[in-house]
Amino acid sequence: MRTPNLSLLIATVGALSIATPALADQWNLATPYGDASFHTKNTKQFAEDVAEATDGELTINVHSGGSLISHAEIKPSVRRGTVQAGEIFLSTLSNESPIYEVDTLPGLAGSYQDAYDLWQASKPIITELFAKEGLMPLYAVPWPSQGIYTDFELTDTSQFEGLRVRAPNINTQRFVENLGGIPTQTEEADIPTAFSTGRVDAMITSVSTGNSMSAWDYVSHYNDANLWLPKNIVFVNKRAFDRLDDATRKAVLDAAAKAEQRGWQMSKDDGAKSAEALASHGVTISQPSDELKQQLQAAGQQLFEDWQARAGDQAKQLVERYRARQAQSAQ
Ligand code: PCA
Repeated sequence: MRTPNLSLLIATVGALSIATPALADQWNLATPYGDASFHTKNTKQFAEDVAEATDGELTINVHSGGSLISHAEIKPSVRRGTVQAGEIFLSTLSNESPIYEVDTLPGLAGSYQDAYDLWQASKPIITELFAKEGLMPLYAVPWPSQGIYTDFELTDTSQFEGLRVRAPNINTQRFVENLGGIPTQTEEADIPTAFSTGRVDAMITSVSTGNSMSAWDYVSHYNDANLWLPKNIVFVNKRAFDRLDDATRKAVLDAAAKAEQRGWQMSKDDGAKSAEALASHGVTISQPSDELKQQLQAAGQQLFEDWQARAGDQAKQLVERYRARQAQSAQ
């Protein structure tokens, strides 16, 4: 009986595997936010970390500033697989489920610690909702708290009467309405045009967006009303993720965990830096007076009650879980 030539066999298999190396994967990731945003810097760092950890096996091309896909189209495009990954402002999904509104409910989470506890409490449900659409969250990072930009000193909510206020999501629009103002949904990138064409008189957003959109060109005052800390979420098409080999998947998840941790710190740092930049450009930053605070709280309370009426058991349980975590963190 002839014995097979084992060394020849090994050599042949070896040559074959060299001839057909695993194909390096390329993902596109679309985000509406521009390169000046700390979110985009963080996401680009995430992409670099993945490329490095996988030795170029997976390259993620970050398309910033809505250059590839408009904000509203990013999630549907990732679902379809037109692009493999995306970043969006999570609360823009609030018409899909009240769950997506929790990080824009006034009075619920007004500090980074609270916002983090709220994210931990919401993550399982959001992961489940995303999974139903063939999507998987990678990480979420908050914006600094939301405040009010005006071209006058805000002392009283009656000043909202007839004021056209730019708002980035549905709850902020409702909030403006509760105050007697006229809300306009405007993308971050469109803020300068909205002001310069006179479409809006005021806006609600963070110090970070005020800074990257040069708010001092349009408004003179920022009221640090600390309404809520809304988040961006970065997510991927699950099929694209599942196609990766185990080591690459692990590299993506590890880089995502790092990006989340880094992003929360970047948000704090960028908030401090942006407040300084606003002040140095002549924007007056003030804290709400007790009276204004109470008025804003009343408008916020209305929002919260309306949400409770809309929210299902799952959303209510989420808030309960968050409250339990918050109590634990406070100990
Ligand atoms: N900046 C984004 C979302 C929230 C924020 O602080 C915006 O205003 O569109």
